[in-house]
Amino acid sequence: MMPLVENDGQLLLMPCFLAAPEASALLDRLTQDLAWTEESIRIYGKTVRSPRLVCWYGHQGAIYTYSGIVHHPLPWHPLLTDLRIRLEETTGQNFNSVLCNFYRDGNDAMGWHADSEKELGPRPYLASLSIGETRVFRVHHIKTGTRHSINLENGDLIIMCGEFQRYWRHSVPRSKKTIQPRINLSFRRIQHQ
Ligand SMILES: O=C(O)CCC(=O)C(=O)O
Repeated sequence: MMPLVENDGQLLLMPCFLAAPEASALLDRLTQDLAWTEESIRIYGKTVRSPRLVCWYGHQGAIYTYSGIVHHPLPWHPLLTDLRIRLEETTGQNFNSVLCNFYRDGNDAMGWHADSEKELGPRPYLASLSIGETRVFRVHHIKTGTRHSINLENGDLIIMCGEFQRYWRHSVPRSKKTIQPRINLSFRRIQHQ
């Protein structure tokens, strides 16, 4: 694992966690099989379409509220279970859920945010897998303003852990190039209150 951020939390990169042929086959299967949904979110009092498709899978009871929407988990898809077990072996962590994001093209994006919802606990450990088109992943430190930008390629894995969600924000900006789809799977642990 390559450390990209080591202060006030950790951001680690494991390039090619999945080899390109496996990652590309997964892109096709998950594009077809998962229950992709277009959500509406409220920003500054207006309801707008979220610029990506999402779905939430996990153990029964792994309920997650973000962007003002309560997400009840869909039962695990076998391909997601397989990835979860491999990621648990690699990281030594337990995950009970996965947020799936589908970026249809360069107009789909993720704005600046932290994954700091209370049900993730005080120091969330996220294993975030990129499949498909390369996209830029940006981070900035909320106090020092330090910024980093990395390309996440087909099959790459990043880990965000420790105090990362407290001190850093992350985003996936729009891309002007006409680009192919990308799926991001971030495996998480919902703490039961
Ligand atoms: O697509 C990505 O790499 C980031 C996704 C993300 O920030 C999130 O799901 O919270």
